Amino acid sequence: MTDIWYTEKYNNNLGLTFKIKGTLHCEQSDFQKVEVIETEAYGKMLLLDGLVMTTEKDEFFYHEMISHIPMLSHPNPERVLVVGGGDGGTVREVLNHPSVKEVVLCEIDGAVIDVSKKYLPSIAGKLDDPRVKINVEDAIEYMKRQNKSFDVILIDSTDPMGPGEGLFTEDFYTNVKNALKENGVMAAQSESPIMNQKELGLISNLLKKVFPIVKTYIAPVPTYPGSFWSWTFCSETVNPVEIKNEKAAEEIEKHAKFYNKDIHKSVFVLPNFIKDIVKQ
Ligand code: AG3
Repeated sequence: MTDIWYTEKYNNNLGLTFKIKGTLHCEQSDFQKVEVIETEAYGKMLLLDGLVMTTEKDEFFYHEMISHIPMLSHPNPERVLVVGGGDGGTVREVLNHPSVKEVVLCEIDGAVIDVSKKYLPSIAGKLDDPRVKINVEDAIEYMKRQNKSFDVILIDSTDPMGPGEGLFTEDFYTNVKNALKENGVMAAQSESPIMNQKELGLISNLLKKVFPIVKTYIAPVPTYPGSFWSWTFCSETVNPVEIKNEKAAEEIEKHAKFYNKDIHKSVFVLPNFIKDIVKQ
């Protein structure tokens, strides 16, 4: 039988290629092309407009990093907003925090939620938890209506092109700040420090216009561009390097595949070339 491979092309010179068993789902939604393919190496994989969003086998790197670092820099996060993240992985991790009473998922594309529930239950399975409120809406509009409503906001977006583009603007970040309660914190995925240096620099600059505390952190994500990723933490008051709730951190550490208390500190240590990009 002929081998079938899928390549996410990063530019004219580079991409990442996966041998695939087949395509499980392919549709053009109102916003983007939504696909699930089955790869040999990473299990089922969700693609949006051809870009790798998550895979069964390496999703934990990304979802634990986007959630546990900001969640544990808050002493008692009760109300959490996840922007994008329709695959449910970030919501699942947030729900592991004992203080959480409500998680709002604001995802523009209902097709991503439906497809993830159907094909990626290990990732999306907690979207049915009674603490989760799903809101299928453009987060740009949703954010305008929020005022001091959330302890933690996590921006689990796609790359800064296509439907996610408006989530990388000063106006949007200003509305995020206004949507945070006092001593609230936010984190946004901020692209690959290897393959998207310009984007990371721009995101960091915009966030610094809005928040006094802006700290980029890094970790591997094997199936993303450069196999290496960044998130940027922001707050008006909080230093994220310190864990604010030791008991919660210990609880999380027990179940986590990537996160532990030493990792929490180490992800803020930046190599010089990344310090140069984010000027931190
Ligand atoms: N959000 C960030 C994905 C960006 C990946 N970019 C790419 N493959 N070019 C992922 C959503 C996971 N919940």
